[in-house]
Amino acid sequence: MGASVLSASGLLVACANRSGGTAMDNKPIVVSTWDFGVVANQAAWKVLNANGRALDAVEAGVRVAEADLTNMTVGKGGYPDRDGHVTLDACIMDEAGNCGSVAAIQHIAHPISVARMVMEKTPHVMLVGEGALQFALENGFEKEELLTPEGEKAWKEWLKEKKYEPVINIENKSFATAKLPGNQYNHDTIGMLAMDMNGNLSGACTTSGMAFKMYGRVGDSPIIGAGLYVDNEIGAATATGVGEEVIRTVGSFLVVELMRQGLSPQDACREAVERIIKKKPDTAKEIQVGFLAMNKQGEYGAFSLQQGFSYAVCGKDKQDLLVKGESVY
Ligand code: SD4
Repeated sequence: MGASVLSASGLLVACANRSGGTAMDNKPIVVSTWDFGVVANQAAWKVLNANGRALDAVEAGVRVAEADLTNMTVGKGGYPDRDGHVTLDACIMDEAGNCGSVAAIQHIAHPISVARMVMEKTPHVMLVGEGALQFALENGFEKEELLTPEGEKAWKEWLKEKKYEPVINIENKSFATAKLPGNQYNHDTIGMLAMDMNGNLSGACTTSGMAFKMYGRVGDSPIIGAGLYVDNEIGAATATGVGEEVIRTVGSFLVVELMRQGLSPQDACREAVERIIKKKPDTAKEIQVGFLAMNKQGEYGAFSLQQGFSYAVCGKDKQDLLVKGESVY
């Protein structure tokens, strides 16, 4: 099955070949996960098109998803954990291998910008929980209530059964009751990869994690090498879906290393997905994991366990491509 290319409105307009896609003249270019990546890419594009840095582009891009209150899986408005706390995970990585991360941070609407500050202002890579919050507040971030009335309502509904049961492309069954971004149920973490006019790569990944997770649970998204990895010599990769399986396989690092061995971005993503199946064949049938990658030539590709994973592409010729990725099942 070839990867189908959709317009932002969801109409099938063309077909990409098996190896994903190549942007015309290649740079600048930005790609990101899921349908909501289309609008996020456009914020990143403003930076890239003005000859800005890929790092600034990915931060600006994913902040759009973090600020979107209708998005229940990223930033403010994200669904809470089983105890009602909205806890956010994010990380960012630049062309020089610098990286920053926050995990299980509460009350801060833009964890990606805190992650960047960890990268730029501290000798550390990762801050978690109370420490991450303290650092954010000391650096001028505002303390906010992130639980929206909609999030609270969904949580109270979930409490009736208290069943943690991620469903393919949905995260949790309670999501299936409402219309979600892109008018679809398939939505998730945003991972974004960009290459600027200088050919430098950066990436960002941000999420509220799996809805109704245990308090203190951290997924793959803030973990460098799992949810995101950038190597400016080779390429970059990001992951979405059930983070436990991505952590077990150090998924994004694996994708970049497979590209180093000569695989195309799409084939590298496919191989990483196969690795998950090999390790946990029964689990793999029941969950979604998707990888998205870009190489140093600006070629991009994705692959997922299950159907339903989409990614957005923004380059010189077209700023609102939505691509339906290939999958194993
Ligand atoms: C996590 N990978 O916390 C993230 C969130 C996600 O479907 O993508 N959920 O495991």
